[in-house]
Amino acid sequence: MRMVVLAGGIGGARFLRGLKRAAPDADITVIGNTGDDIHLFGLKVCPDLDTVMYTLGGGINEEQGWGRADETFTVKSELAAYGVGPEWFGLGDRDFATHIVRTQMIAAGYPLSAVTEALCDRWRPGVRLLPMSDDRVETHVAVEIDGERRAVHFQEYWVRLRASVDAHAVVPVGAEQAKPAPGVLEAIAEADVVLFPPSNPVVSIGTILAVPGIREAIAEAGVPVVGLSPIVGNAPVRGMADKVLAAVGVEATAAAVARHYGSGLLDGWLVDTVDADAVAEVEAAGIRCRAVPLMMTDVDAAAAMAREALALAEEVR
Ligand code: GDP
Ligand code: FO1
Ligand code: CA
Repeated sequence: MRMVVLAGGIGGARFLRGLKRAAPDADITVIGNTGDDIHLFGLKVCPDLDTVMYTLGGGINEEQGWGRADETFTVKSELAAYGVGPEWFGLGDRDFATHIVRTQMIAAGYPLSAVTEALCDRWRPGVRLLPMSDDRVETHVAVEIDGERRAVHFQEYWVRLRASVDAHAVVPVGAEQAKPAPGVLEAIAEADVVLFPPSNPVVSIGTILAVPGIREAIAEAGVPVVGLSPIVGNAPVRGMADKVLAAVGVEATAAAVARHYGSGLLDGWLVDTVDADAVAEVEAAGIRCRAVPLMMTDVDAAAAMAREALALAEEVR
């Protein structure tokens, strides 16, 4: 079975690990978010692509959910000794190598999709990992600091500010001009099912859907589109998704996120058992809904979620 999965970082990566266990023979194409990408120290960093690649390839820092296992920070502290920051973004020594290879290949003229494929030659994630676009898209967040309205890079909002100030708007700068990366539209057109893991609906999946052509291709593919809620018990399981949901006028509930995607895009939606009350509301919006355990406490739990998503896809097919 050919599956297309739209993915951010941690939520996407952990779900994919479960999906691979649940469907070992599936042909899985992952369309990764690149709106979180940032240039630091002259290097291109792609947090969400790397989180998927390291998680599926066995190199992730499990507790943290991003970055490499057994990491050290010598380069970062040497840079700090020169007064060179930012100090608020933790790039480790092992991780630096990835960004050096990526930046070198991009400078040599390779598109990000080809670079990602080359990096995956080492990590063997067992899926085809495609960036949503080879064009630069950078998510910026409009905030008000000391009475002054300004836009900051998404990573500055998320990591430095810890989403402690309200987001007035979230803008995927460059998305309107971006083209889907080679293979993205083809994979969607050839898919038997499209899955939205419990990734951030605004800054992960929302950004991917903002690349012209991707949303349309999914809606027109004529195959089941099934998502899993990243909101459990009216709060994100991890992170500050509620802050960016508020910026787009969406309540932080499992049902509101389903309605935000809409029945024009989603055929099926899974909510956690604690949100069983939301099932009727989601179904009233024209989206088939089931309440099942949605906590990815380990790979088996994520695999069980993947099986439920695939079962729901068969139900709506
Ligand atoms: P990021 O790019 O690293 O922020 O990762 P994603 O966008 O892929 O996923 C972030 C979302 O994953 C957050 O909104 C979390 O609420 C959600 N999430 C993380 N772990 C779990 C889990 O175990 N279950 C569910 N349902 N959602 C989760
Ligand atoms: N997240 C943090 O909260 N703090 C960090 O210092 C940090 C560094 C970092 C380095 C490489 C990488 O691939 C990811 C990193 N992340 C860090 C995670 C990540 O940037 C964000 O959590 C997500 O993009 C949020 O969607
Ligand atoms: Ca991310």
